[in-house]
Amino acid sequence: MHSIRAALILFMSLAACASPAAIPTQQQSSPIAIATWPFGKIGTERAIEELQRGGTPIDAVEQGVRAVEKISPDRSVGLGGQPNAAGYVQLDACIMDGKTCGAGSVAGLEGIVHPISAARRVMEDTKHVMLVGEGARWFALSKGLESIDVSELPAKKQSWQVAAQKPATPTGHDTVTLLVLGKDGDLAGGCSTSGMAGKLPGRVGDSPILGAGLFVDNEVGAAGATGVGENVMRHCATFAVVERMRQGMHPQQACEATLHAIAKKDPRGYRLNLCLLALDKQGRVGAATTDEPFPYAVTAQGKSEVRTARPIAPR
Ligand code: SD4
Repeated sequence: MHSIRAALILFMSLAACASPAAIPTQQQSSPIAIATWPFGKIGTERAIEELQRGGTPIDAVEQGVRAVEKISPDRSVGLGGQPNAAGYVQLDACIMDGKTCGAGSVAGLEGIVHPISAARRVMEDTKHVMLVGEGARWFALSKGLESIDVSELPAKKQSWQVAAQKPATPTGHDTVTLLVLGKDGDLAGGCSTSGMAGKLPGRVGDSPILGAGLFVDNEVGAAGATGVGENVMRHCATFAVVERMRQGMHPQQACEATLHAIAKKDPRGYRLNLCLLALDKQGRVGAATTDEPFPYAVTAQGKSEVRTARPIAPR
């Protein structure tokens, strides 16, 4: 019985990934890129530029996120990002290609300048989806990715026991999640973060977890999350947003309905510090947040702007 069910589920997922008939191949969309937080505009603009140069949506995502990682605005993303409780930076990132159903992810990565490129290399050059810690760093170095010397880190790592006694407190915003729709209707997304400030060494957040910090389905749309990763991961929030869009919801409705559904069952109610962003196959945008205003960047049709989602009213 179980094996029949497993075979059916496998068949359905393969059909969802492989069926070109379900994806209108000639669809012409107007390219659009959206990203978390005002500094995401650096990424959306770079992504659209990459599409204009003939890059694919996945190229656009990689280049857009790299632009943010490089500058590390607001000590937010990349090696200039927020240190963990022991005082050093551990980075998480993932990338997902709607067209190929491909995905790659890295977590707890140290000393690599562009984690998003490491994630892309995982997606394209390995049979795996996720690499963590030392292995992820070794892999990134083996691919020639830019790095810094982390030889001073072992000394800092000695302080992990002290760090373990300190609760991780979210301060500031430290994640870029970038969603891109190309002119052929293909979607891609990427996410990069130094993670929650003051996290315990070794803590992995939602950002590199597919279905939590990011999810892309080329038939439907893409969704990204930012905020307290634990509250995203426990509810597979971006997977839930995409599934709601599949059922016919507008991205805005899908983001709001997902937050309401989570708040309804979570003992924390609406005090989740959770923000969701979504882009559907038609280029429609949604964004919703629980407790705090959520500014996000949009670049389309030659213009960029920062829009702000207000906290949803509790039901
Ligand atoms: C994390 N979700 O590591 C990230 C943090 C974040 O704006 O998004 N901050 O939990």
